[in-house]
Amino acid sequence: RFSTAVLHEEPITPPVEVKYTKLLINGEFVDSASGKTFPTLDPRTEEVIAHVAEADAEDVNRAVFAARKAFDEGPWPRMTAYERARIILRFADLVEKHSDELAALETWDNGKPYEQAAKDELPLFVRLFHYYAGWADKIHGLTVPGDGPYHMQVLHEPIGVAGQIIPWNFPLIMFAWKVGPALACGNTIVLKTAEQTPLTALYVAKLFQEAGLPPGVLNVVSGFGPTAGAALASHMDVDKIAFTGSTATGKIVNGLAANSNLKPVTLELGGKSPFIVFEDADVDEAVELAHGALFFNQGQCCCAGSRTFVHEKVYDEFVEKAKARALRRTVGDPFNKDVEQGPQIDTEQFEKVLRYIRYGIESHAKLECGGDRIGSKGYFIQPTVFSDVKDDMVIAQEEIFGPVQSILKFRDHDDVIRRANNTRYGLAAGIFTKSLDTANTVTRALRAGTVWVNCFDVFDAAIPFGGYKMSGIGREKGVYSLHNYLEVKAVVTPLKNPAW
Ligand code: TXE
Repeated sequence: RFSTAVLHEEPITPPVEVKYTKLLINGEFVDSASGKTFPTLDPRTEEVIAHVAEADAEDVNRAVFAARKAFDEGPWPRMTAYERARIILRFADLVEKHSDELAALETWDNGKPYEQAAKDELPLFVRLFHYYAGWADKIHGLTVPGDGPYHMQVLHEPIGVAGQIIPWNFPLIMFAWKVGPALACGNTIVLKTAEQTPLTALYVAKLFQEAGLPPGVLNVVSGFGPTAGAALASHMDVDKIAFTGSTATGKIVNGLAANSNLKPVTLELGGKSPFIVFEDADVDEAVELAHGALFFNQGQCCCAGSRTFVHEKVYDEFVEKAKARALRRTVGDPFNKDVEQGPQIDTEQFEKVLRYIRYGIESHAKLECGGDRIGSKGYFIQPTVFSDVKDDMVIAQEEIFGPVQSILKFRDHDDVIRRANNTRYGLAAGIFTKSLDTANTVTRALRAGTVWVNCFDVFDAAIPFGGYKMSGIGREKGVYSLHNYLEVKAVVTPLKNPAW
């Protein structure tokens, strides 16, 4: 029942120092108006890493004022798109130079394996900004033929001041998904980080200043949701709000936007994504992929493959092997190179995951392995596998956001399509099959924003990401993300001599 834990007596010292803990407003690091700070904790030890300035409504006001001024009067929306692209590219180069430090800071604040932060997430972060820099001078409108003697143009203009609220599971990647397209389109920004992970955004925001971003274009406020987050979502001078987080908070943000100035909203919310293993699958490969689909990032992924549907023909073999794989998963200090899984982010998430494990046991799902915490300090949880999970169990319906795999059996394709879609969410899905016909049919039948076929968690900068149903509104990444940050202006001019 116990997984492989490589916990150390003493936590490994992170190879980085905390340099920036204040709010970044108008190009300067400042204390909060109230002088208040809050601690950000090391999830390995539950000890304080640093005290960070805590923004409240007044600080959000100051940040929005700076962003407004930078938009209305500053050089950013007025410079050429090529000049903007050059600044974004310079920024990406600086991040590349500081990647090791940034990866260490991300691991320290979040608990994710350092190898993952350094080898996957930092390179992807840089790639995302290269991608958006590439767009900056390719955003253009249209000339359209009309019925009368008129010259008809459509201009695509920046939307103005963008408010952005991000979560703690991928602090840097979420920063890139939000900030990249907004800047490429010429907007200015007030970004609120998650209270659990404020550190890396401040660091990269400083690098943006060094790269030549004019003051006020990107303001970063650290703070809590109901105070700073709500102030941003309901601000009358914010022209657009983008949010990633829970569906419950997404509804609040949407309401605040509607009840203030009706600013447009994009939401990237929760999920309960199916991962479907068909009868023709190579079981070993399917087990490995399904394992990664769920356990990656401590299970703290909005698109985690958290309902593993397995065809009855391969079900028993799959369950046995999935359990063996989970038992082999190495859990421990995320700075240790051999560790696949670090701690959960905080005590709230840790308790939530353990609560869902209890629900699973109480509802008579079969606990194959795991089921408990590891050690007595830090938020480490055993990789947990439940089999014989039924659709109506709470663990098959609600987002657990932790290292808990739920395996369900299915008989035929129509049945699994119906069951996979039987959720209020629709963020992602994975299907594993050798049959092209099965892949084509099921891909089209699934109501989800992303379908990965024989792969999972592939996050290319150019491909859109977002949810059907209660998993969100709108798409991030790719060309679709630009539409979130552009206004569309129709311009009509009479043609004096239409014959020409
Ligand atoms: O999320 P919140 P929490 C899911 C996951 C997790 C659960 C709760 O299931 O267990 O959400 O996590 C800000 N007005 N996801 O509590 O509250 C908050 O400060 C404005 C899925 O961390 O949604 C933070 O910056 N903002 C997810 C951000 O919202 C508010 C990633 C996310 O916090 C606010 C994270 C308010 N009233 C959690 N209240 C994903 N989709 O990837 C909070 N915030």
